[in-house]
Amino acid sequence: MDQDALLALLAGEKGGYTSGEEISRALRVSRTAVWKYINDLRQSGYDIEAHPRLGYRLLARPDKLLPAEVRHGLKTARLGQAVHHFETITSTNDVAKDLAERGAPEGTLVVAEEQKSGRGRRGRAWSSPPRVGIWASLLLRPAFLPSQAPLLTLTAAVAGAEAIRRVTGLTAGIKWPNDLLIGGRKVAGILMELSAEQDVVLYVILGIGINVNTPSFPGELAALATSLYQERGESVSRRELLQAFLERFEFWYDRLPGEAEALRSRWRELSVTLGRRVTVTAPTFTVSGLARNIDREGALLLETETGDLVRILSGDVSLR
Ligand code: BTX
Repeated sequence: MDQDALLALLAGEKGGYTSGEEISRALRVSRTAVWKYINDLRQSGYDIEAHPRLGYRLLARPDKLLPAEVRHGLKTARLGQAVHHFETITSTNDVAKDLAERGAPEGTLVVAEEQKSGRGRRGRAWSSPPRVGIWASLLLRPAFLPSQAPLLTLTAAVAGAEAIRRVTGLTAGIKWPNDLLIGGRKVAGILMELSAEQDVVLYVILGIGINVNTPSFPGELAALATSLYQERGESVSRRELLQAFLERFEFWYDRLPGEAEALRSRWRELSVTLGRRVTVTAPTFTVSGLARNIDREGALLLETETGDLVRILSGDVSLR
């Protein structure tokens, strides 16, 4: 990818200049093509100085999750190597689904600066204002049984918590099944959508929303939600966080389904649900009890007051 290579060259100079001739040699393209690539980068928001004798110098990168930004220095083999970036979109999950239906490869990432109809579970809305969060969906084509797909929600929660810790030092806990909390407030949510046929998974869209630099939340979200910026008091690089998420996700994903027990045990370490008295609300029931464990497929095992063990596949947990 020429744009990526050009960025790598400019960024590698660390404040110095790279001549047009060097670039054209390294990329094996004409000087006119170099000029065009430089202009394309400028259009995307990169600030590049052109000096008549010395060449080009990268002054500033845009604070956007552009494909070249996401891929620059990304240490994954598959995830996030193909990136579709949008300024404004309905929902990254919907676009990823379209791409999946049209045969896009595993690991394809859809990312948006803003979502107009960001979704949570059961048709709930997910607030996704411009430029302050990671609103992203990964297309996966795992060789799983449909019943193993919830492992991917666990994977995303573990990868999200690990990425937040790596990049910010903050401790985010996992609330079953799909929330990351800091200080009891939601900092991230996961939306896993599955397309399956009889006994095979065709594809999975794994959506994740992380409140990164959100300065404040409107209305009732103010009491429920938090952002890394609010917790840390300074802004966080969305690029670094997204890369860390992709790297940690791939680490665990490569071990599935064979080493699912290692993933579950990491999930248990990061969980803030297990060992607590909780109430689970689902469309057809409400049940309270002690959150004992998760089972092989990621279902929650709840011990009720009468000592029965109830297995719950999906629902909303409130910690008591
Ligand atoms: P959920 O159903 O568990 O949570 C939705 C609930 O979370 C909402 O009803 C609201 O109370 C609260 N909420 C809404 N927006 C936020 C926010 N920004 N921060 C904290 N709490 C909020 C969670 O569903 C799954 C969310 C997945 C979002 C990603 S973003 C990329 C991808 N595309 C898409 O449309 N959804 C996913």
